[in-house]
Amino acid sequence: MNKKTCIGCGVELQDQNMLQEGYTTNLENDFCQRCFRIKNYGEYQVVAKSNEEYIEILKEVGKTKDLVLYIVDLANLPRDINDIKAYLGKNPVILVLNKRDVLPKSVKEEKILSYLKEQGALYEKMILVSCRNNYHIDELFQLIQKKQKSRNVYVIGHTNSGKSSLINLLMKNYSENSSDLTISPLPSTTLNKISIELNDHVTLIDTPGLVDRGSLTNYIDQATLKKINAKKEIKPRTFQIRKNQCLIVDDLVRIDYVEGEKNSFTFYLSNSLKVKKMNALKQTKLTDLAKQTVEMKYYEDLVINGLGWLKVVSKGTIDVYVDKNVEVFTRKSMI
Ligand SMILES: Nc1nc2c(ncn2[C@@H]2O[C@H](COP(=O)(O)OP(=O)(O)OP(=O)(O)O)[C@@H](O)[C@H]2O)c(=O)[nH]1
Ligand SMILES: [Mg+2]
Repeated sequence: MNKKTCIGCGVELQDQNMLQEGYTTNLENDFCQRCFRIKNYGEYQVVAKSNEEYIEILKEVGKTKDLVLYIVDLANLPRDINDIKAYLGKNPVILVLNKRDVLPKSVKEEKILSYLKEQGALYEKMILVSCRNNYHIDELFQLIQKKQKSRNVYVIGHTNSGKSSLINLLMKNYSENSSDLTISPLPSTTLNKISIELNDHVTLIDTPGLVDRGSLTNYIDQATLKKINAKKEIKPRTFQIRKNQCLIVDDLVRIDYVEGEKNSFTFYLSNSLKVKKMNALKQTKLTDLAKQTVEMKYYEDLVINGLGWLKVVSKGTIDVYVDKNVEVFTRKSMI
């Protein structure tokens, strides 16, 4: 029986069914056709993954005492920062806040860390890093060596947070071996557990990500996906806004300010997205999308899962029009 797996995503290779995961024209190949296409042509193919398998992987990790790196995307913090802990056991966990490069440079890291503590983050260590800029990767590697309980170090998190990117970078920086894990802006790029030996003391284990069903990334086409994925430092966009004005983000989201005093709204979104301010009473665009009414308190963020957030200074009532599957929630302002 062939048990060879794709070195990009971990799926078992097969040459029988083009429509199924792991297909390759030749079993001698290292990569499945999907990884080959992502790597060589930037062509993506979405694989719908159920979380059940991933939760099983997390529970298996929970039976060990091994060190876990929980990677989160700073531009897409989960609603509950402790969410994934429920599946783990007594593992030591380092919270790795990735994509520091997309947050405005002026944001103080201490502020983010104390914000997360205030939110009840239960991690013995937290660190902001950027795989793109190789930022704080030395510090992270030292932490790993200090905190590891055995040679195995699991890299877990939501899909698209940068788990495979981090492993490729750690390998490039500190190993004589190399890894060529597939990376893409699409959810569920990695499909299986993949163990990679960094040296005699450290084995990194990549895992598929937990899929967040409430994230916009599951409900848009590939061109839009590329657009909403912030690649550079986010430039905050501030609008002075009055009742009955609305903000429209591309063809994705409409935000109507329906009740409240004069207010200030600041968007934190990919710079590639266009935002237009309009008169809500004269504009019907996007009103066919599902509407959610949200009461904002002073200094809160309105988070549109997968897209970004809107910092709102004063209290007021907002109607959000967005795909019905997308989760919208408020939190104390992060920045
Ligand atoms: N701006 C920025 N983008 C990053 C960084 N790290 C990773 N990315 C991008 O984030 C996207 C997802 O990266 P992956 O490494 O594939 O993420 P993953 O967690 O392995 O994703 P799955 O395997 O799908 O669960 C890719 O487009 C990466 O280029 C970072 O530090 N900064
Ligand atoms: Mg991956």
